[in-house]
Amino acid sequence: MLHRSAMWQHLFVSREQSILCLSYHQQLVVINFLCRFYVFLSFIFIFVWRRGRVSRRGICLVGLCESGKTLIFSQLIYKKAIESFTSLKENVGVLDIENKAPLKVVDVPGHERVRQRFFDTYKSTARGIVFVLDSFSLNKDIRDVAEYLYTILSDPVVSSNRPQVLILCNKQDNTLAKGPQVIQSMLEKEMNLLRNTQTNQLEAVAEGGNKKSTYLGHEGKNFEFADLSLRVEFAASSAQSEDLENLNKWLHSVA
Ligand SMILES: Nc1nc2c(ncn2[C@@H]2O[C@H](COP(=O)(O)OP(=O)(O)OP(=O)(O)O)[C@@H](O)[C@H]2O)c(=O)[nH]1
Ligand SMILES: [Mg+2]
Repeated sequence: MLHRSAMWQHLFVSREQSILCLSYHQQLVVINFLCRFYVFLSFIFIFVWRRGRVSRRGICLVGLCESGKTLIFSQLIYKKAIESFTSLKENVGVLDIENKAPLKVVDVPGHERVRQRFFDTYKSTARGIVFVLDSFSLNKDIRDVAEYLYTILSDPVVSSNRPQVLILCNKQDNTLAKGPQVIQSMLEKEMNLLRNTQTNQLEAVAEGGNKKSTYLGHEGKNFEFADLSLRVEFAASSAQSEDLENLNKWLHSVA
């Protein structure tokens, strides 16, 4: 070990000395070469990053059970409604988008026992995530909805790939359904509470330990979707009434 570090030290010193010994012209050549090399590396990095983004064509439909994901999936892929039952397996279909490459839509089951496993399988290919919620039963389910949404948004793969996120306020045909703006502020309040409890729990469990999930928003400021590093939008829909116009517009913009 000692021998190795001595060797490195020798190499470093001799390199430094050799650079210092270069003439002014030679130094310029070295700097010029380093600059070109840096630009070359940046191009490679941008190329790889863009390729990664372009190759991600997946759209994950996620949300609690009964929020309407499978009905939305069948409207999008088969252009018709189907009678759906609680899904225990994912549905995958290809959606053609006008003047753009097709998207691969994945309907992830909402059941608590299986949803994480299916999401883990598809999350790295997600170009977009549609979080579907039932706008009528939200009062009752707010905690569960916020918890699931929090888990998805703070997932390390999601934070690093930064797919676009649409929170789809479904079942708007119900007269007592809440609109997207009200839902956004309800979720922001709930996510704020959740973030505080989660941060406290993490601090209590492992002081200075490794945090697996990403901190959402700005510390010392109430939670707001606008503060996230990924783009989150809200829209209304009713799969029952075949009103998926906002979703289709969003899918076109994401594709
Ligand atoms: N009124 C109304 N009912 C809807 C709407 N969308 C879906 N539903 C109904 O809600 C129920 C659940 O829909 P699914 O599509 O099976 O729900 P899901 O999200 O796939 O549920 P899981 O597979 O359990 O995760 C079905 O009876 C649908 O017909 C809607 O926009 N309005
Ligand atoms: Mg389903």
